[in-house]
Amino acid sequence: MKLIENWFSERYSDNLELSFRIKDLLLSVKTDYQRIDVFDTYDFGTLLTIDGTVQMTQFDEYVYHEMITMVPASFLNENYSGKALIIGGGDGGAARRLLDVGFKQIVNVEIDNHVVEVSKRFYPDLASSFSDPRVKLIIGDGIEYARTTSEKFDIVIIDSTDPEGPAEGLFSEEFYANVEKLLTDDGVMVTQSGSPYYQPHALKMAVSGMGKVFGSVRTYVAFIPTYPSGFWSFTMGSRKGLGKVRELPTGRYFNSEVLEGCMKLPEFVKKLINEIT
Ligand code: AG3
Repeated sequence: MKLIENWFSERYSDNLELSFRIKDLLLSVKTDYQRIDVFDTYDFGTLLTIDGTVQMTQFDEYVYHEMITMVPASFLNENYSGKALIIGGGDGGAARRLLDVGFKQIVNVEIDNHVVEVSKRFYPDLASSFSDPRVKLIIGDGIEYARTTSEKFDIVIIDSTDPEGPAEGLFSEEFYANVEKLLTDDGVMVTQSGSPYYQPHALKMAVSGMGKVFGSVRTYVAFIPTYPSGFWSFTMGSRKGLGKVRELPTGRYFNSEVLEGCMKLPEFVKKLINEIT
């Protein structure tokens, strides 16, 4: 008889958590930056957590990775140069999607090489992007990179953890000002900006910081079952506002209707945003 069951729970507050029943703990490592755990779950395949927060699962990572790449990529004009910068994203998932939609040169700056190594082992499909000649992986501080590089990019993607701990600086006005300088004229930056229900401060940090730097700031949302509340936001910044829509291939989540709908925000989200701007 087996009496003990194993669960991983991400705790959202004193009163709420999301739990996955797990078959096995596959890896647990404490790095210089954070703690990384990998679990084999019953319903969501391989689950990656950082400091106890769900980063992705095998079965729903596609929603996040399609939405953080394909939405901003939809607004680039036909003669964009094909260059992208990813800050964070050490699992390779964002780079994978950018390659799939035709980007030619991707710089991916990840602070923690353990994330890359873990992904190579447990998410080889995603991490395969790092062995593609179009992708240059830099293990280093994305904040420092944004401050010092002279390269220009059509899109800059901030694929970070929540704005506590190592990622906090990735939600600051100073950082966004440095990112703005890296964009081509019609370039777009995007950041994940948390759950409007449970992390309104993350959305507010992104919208207010980006609002001080960019002429246009647009938030969009997606349904990601394994993230807090399932209702997730992303925020884009551009100098002149988003241009004409460029047709991209359909993904598993992304399609032209999702693109149209994802920027139509519920009233409480509009209110959160309006409180700032
Ligand atoms: N990065 C964003 C994950 C944020 C999740 N937050 C949480 N569970 N509290 C995802 C990395 C995938 N490339």
